[in-house]
Amino acid sequence: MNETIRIGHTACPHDCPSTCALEVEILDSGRIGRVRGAKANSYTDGVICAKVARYAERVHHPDRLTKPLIRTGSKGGGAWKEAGWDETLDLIAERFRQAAERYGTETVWPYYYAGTMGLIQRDGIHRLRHAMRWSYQFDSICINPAWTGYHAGCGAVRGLDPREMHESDVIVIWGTNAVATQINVMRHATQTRKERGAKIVVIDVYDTETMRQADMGLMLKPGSDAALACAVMHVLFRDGLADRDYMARFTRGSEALETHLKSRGPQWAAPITGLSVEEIEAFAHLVGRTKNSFFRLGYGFTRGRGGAVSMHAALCIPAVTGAWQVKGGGALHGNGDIFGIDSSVVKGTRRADPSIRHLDQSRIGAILTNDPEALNGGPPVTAMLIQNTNPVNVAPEQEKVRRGFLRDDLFTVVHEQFMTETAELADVVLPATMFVEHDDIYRGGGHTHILPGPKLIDPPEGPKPNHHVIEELARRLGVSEMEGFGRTERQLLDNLTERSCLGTYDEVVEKRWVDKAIAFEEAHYLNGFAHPDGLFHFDPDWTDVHNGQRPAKTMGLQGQVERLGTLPDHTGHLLEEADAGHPFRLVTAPARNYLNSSFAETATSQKKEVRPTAILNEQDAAHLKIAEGDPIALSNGRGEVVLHAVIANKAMVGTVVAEGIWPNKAHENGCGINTLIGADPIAPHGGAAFHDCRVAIRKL
Ligand SMILES: Nc1nc2c(c(=O)[nH]1)N[C@H]1C(S)=C(S)[C@@H](COP(=O)(O)OP(=O)(O)OC[C@H]3O[C@@H](n4cnc5c(=O)[nH]c(N)nc54)[C@H](O)[C@@H]3O)O[C@H]1N2
Ligand SMILES: Nc1nc2c(c(=O)[nH]1)N[C@H]1C(S)=C(S)[C@@H](COP(=O)(O)OP(=O)(O)OC[C@H]3O[C@@H](n4cnc5c(=O)[nH]c(N)nc54)[C@H](O)[C@@H]3O)O[C@H]1N2
Ligand code: SF4
Ligand SMILES: [Mo]
Repeated sequence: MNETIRIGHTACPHDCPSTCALEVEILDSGRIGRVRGAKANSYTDGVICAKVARYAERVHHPDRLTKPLIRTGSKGGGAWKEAGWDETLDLIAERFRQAAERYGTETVWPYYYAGTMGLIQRDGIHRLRHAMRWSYQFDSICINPAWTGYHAGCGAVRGLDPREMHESDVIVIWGTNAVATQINVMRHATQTRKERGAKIVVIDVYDTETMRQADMGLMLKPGSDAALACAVMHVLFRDGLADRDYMARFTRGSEALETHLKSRGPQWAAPITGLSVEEIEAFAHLVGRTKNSFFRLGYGFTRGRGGAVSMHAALCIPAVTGAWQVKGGGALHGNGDIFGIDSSVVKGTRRADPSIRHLDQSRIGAILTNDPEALNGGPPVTAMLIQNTNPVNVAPEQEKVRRGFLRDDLFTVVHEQFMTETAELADVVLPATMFVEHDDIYRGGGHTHILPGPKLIDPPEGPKPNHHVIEELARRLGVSEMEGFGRTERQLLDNLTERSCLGTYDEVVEKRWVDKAIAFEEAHYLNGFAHPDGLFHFDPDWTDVHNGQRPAKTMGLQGQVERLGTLPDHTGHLLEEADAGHPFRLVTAPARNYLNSSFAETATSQKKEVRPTAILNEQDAAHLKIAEGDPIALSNGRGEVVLHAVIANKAMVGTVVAEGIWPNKAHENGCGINTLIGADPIAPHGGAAFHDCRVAIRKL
């Protein structure tokens, strides 16, 4: 067979800070072939992760959903009947209408997340939510502690252009397993080492593939990053490596910080972090003596109950050294605030009403099991529309989540590409298209580009884009005459690109991407930080800090915010520390071949990841008489999860690491890893503490 191959240009839609510019082989048969990173994009630079390079396996997967399904037997029983789109949408509209008649419109909870990062397909659900006055979602599951901590220091979520790494002599990769979760960070870092001998420092709680490539690896105890940051700054002040001129001009609270840190030196931090005094001193001297140190701050070290404080504490270091003044010096967590995208019409925000209740995405278990506090003063949730997320697998307090979804008085619609564990518990399942099959646009998280993702191939017969479901429900619910509705994806895309001063969508497609990098002075906050006083805050008022997202006041945090203090400090009192009954601290880190709950359906990823494992230190394993490969149970008050032991000195004594969110059913007792994770919100602005969890371990 001699097929000709065309190349289609698009962007990766997945929930990953890299948002790679892609080149997709399109075969005569209408299928896709290999996927490659665009060489011409200066951030992607021709490099993408292996799981997306083999995307044909996911798009042309035999298990893809192709027909609307209506449940026939009991919830979760697996009996479905196939139905046509029209009758299924009629049924959904009728059931949503009935639910609202009985309990008021807030009983309907549209639940979504970032399975696609497309600004049309992901966010259109808000247009319908606003028009119908359905409950709002407080998006807390991923970014909140990180963004809030960053915002507390800088006043905005933006920082260095990632390509500036090539002008850095030290690159600190803190709390992100870049090799697994954002390969391009690693690519730029290792290239810089080749180009100019830059030193790479990696800070993590276990010996990741990223740490193995580091010149200096700092392995610490989970949740102890703020203590490390304090000790580093203590050394900087002590040894004359603090830039006092810079602090006087650009920061608030430096004198109080210096005094506060007097008692928080390396001797204090060593037992807290598990690092040696020498390691802490060496790291402090390295960044203190290298002005152009690039702090690439990830999410992982913020997924604990002190997460916002940890992020802020790490971010304080370049403000003490004055790194921000030079090329290649400063910090980057994300660049969310530089893009100036106006999606108000797509989201229908003109009809947003602050009096409508918010429900915390991470507390879906408590919400669906009718916890009055989690319901935030409103009616029970009795109807849901779910797009781009798999909460039965990824949300904390899994036992409650499952129990909630099994309620007979809850009507659940899941729009999905695969029969996920959330779809299995639905009343109606709708088949969804994939990114190469629909039009959309994306923006970078860890870089500065906006990238179009036009439709490249036809979907199989059956799956429809999210946009279709939103529009067809709007029509049936009588709101399709409102602003923003009744348009095609292309019309909405034109509206979005034109409102965002990017020209028409076709023009953006023609260019392949638009680079929205800001000027050096802005990126380095040399015209002032983004707080009203223009200063970096060493001493944030946590009661007044959030990440720009509403509601500013988070539910369920009464009395918690005060416990954060003001100046950076160790957050031990906030953590779920080990105790006599639960002597281990569990970290649920990402797997390289899965992306959250996605790719667990592809055979290659499954084969590479093998089975759900827990990495145990040799000493802990010997103590528990556990051998390599043994089935072991991890448990706490929330439940029990079965995994297989991997014994290696990759983590400290007392730390256990489970990589990947495996399907719940991949675990021998059917309980997934999130059975063990708590859903209590992280102060001051919500979040889920996926890497802050105490467990007992027993050999089975
Ligand atoms: N392959 C793959 N890629 C992904 C994902 C995936 O699941 N798999 N998920 C995507 C998503 S949604 C996101 S938000 C990003 C997140 O990507 P990252 O920013 O990398 O964050 P995490 O994946 O939460 O964790 C990263 C690292 O933090 C470490 N860590 C945990 N606790 C601590 C701590 O207390 N201190 C320190 N210093 N380190 C700690 C973990 O061991 C892990 O190695 O990645 C995206 N990319
Ligand atoms: N234990 C533990 N749990 C975690 C984490 C952790 O580190 N540890 N990380 C957390 C984080 S950071 C996040 S962001 C969450 C994410 O968790 P999820 O939101 O579940 O993330 P994804 O796997 O990216 O995407 C979910 C689903 O979106 C579907 N999807 C993709 N594109 C489309 C589309 O165009 N239309 C429709 N209708 N569906 C689509 C995919 O098929 C997939 O099943 O998980 C969290 N859970
Ligand atoms: S690295 Fe991230 S953005 Fe790039 S292709 Fe892989 S999943 Fe997509
Ligand atoms: Mo995430």
